[in-house]
Amino acid sequence: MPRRSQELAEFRDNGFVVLKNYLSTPQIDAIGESLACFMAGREASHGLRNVLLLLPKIRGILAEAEAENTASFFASRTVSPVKSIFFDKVPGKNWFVPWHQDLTVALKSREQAGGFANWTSKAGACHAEAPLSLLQSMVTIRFHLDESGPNNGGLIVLRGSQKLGRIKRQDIRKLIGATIDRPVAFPVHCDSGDLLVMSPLLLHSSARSRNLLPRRVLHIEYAPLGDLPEPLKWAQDPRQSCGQTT
Ligand SMILES: O=C(O)CCC(=O)C(=O)O
Repeated sequence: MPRRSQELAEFRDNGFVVLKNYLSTPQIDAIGESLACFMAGREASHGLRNVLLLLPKIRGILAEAEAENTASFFASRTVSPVKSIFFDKVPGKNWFVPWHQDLTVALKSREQAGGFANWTSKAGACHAEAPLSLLQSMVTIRFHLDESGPNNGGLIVLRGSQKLGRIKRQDIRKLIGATIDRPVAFPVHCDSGDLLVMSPLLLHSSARSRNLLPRRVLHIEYAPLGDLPEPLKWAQDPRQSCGQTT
């Protein structure tokens, strides 16, 4: 099987796959510089939302790296970025996230639409839990600027859990409890330049960093833009805003 086909099979089976050495060193450095310039002088933070909207240079680098084509390949249809977040774990802002699936999408305004529930507001954008069919068509790519693993709060995933659809909170607890004797909770190790391609439905968590080495990650969610039912609109739709994305 050609390499990318094997990776696609792995992605479908496990809910995630690591693409090694995807970004070049100049691309990693340019993304890192762009983020550092933007964050300079701001309070230390664990992240930044709407990265692609705020930093068009990073949009350009990801276009050069054909990130959208890669996301579309794994989604098996054309997808575009609809949410982009920069994450780091830094002294004073060292954090953890409990086991969860990424169920929310960022939308322009709150509207009545079947299957969208639990509306909240984050960074000025409405968020709602999306229907399963939309989540199943989405792909998340995490672009690693640094090595990331168990010692600096890298992602831990539950292999294959994306196949279970939307998992209730009490079932998440049972699933994680059931893994004690079975090594299905998998700490993902990525090197600088690697991409983690994952389903938003994959159960994942991350611990606080133990060594506080940089763990810069660009987390971008891709969706088929046309799949949003009327009258909903993406918070940032690349078709309507000169390539701007959240
Ligand atoms: O970067 C992390 O450690 C976790 C982020 C996460 O869980 C998420 O974006 O859903």
